[in-house]
Amino acid sequence: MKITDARVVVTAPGRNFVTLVIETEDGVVGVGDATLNGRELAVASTLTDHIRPLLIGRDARRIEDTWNYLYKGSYWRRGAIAMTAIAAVDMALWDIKGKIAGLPVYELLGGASRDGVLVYGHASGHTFDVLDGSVQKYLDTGYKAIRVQASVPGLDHTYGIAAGSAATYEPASGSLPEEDVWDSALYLDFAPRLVSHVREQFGYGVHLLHDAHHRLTPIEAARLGAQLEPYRMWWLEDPTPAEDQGAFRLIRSHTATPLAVGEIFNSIWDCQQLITERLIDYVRASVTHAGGITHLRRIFALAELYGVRTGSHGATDLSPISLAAALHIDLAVPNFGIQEYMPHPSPAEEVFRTGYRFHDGYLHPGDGPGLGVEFDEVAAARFPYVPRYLPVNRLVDGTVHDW
Ligand code: KDG
Ligand code: MG
Repeated sequence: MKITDARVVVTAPGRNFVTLVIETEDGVVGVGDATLNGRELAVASTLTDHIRPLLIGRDARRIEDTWNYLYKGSYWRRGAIAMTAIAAVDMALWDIKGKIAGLPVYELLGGASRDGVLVYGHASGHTFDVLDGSVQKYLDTGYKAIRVQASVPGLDHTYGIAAGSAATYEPASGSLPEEDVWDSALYLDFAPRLVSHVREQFGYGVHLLHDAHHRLTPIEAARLGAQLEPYRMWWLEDPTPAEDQGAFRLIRSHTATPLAVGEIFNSIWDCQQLITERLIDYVRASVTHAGGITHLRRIFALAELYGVRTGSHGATDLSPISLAAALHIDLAVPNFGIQEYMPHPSPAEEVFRTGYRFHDGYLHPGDGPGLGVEFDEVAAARFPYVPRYLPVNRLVDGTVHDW
């Protein structure tokens, strides 16, 4: 079954998404997510200018061979841009394979290991009152697990705080990145009080998560983890910059608070040490940024051997196609832990018609063939791309810091 076309659509229904559409001679069409927040056009160009010519005429059924051809064949391995591009091809080919078989992708991955996928939502607030309202909203909707973030007193902007609705919290587009001021001392004083407050208000019957977003030093993270122990967190996410795997040895030796990291990983080599030395509890690699279903499966299989569970990134800068693909993997793998879930902004529904469904704190990918997402290119054309950047952090003295 030869590939006859592979085209990239960049669209912004609520926020920017890059979608790869692969067509075959039999008329079966597959879609893949190629969105890399703030670097969208780099992936679009990789796909259009460098990968498309390699796809035309290839057999769409040969997923593993195509993955290796694109990965090993480029010589320049890894990197977020290359791995996101390969991921989009891989997702589209799994979508096609499912449609040929007339089966949802999770059936091709070995079938369901569970009835639904436990998800966590994002509660946030400028004040504890607002945060409490946000937590309550998630509880009322049936969520069993909630990430809690609140504004750090003394800082103008804090990561993860929604201006209005709890669904989106990143700043609006601008021609240059917004610059925020960060102070780890203020945060470290505040974070244990935040989690303690939520436990006092809501008790221990809900799983709590918190994202430190890569900003601490290993010893600061060790102290925070130890202080959070009485509150029995589901996890403390991204305590330190993710590329330093060895840093987790120090954190781990000081705290039993479960640790999660991986939303910026793009390869199994980014977490080999973390997994094989059992330095983390959850690996957060995403299907879009870590080489697609084919590569994420390998990461999760390695993690399974070492008792590390999955907790895939699922922020709204990953498209609904990515979430669908994640749900198929989540449903199938034995070592699933939890899935991040932020519903997409409403215009996205006009472009991506999804088959996944939420019920009582769990998501299910649906039972349609393939990934179960229909991509409407005519609707996509109504939402033109708007360049935007993620923010940049500076310390109070002006030094650039991790965001
Ligand atoms: O594009 C960056 C976001 O995906 C990231 O800031 C979200 O940390 C994040 C999370 O845990 O969802
Ligand atoms: Mg995060």
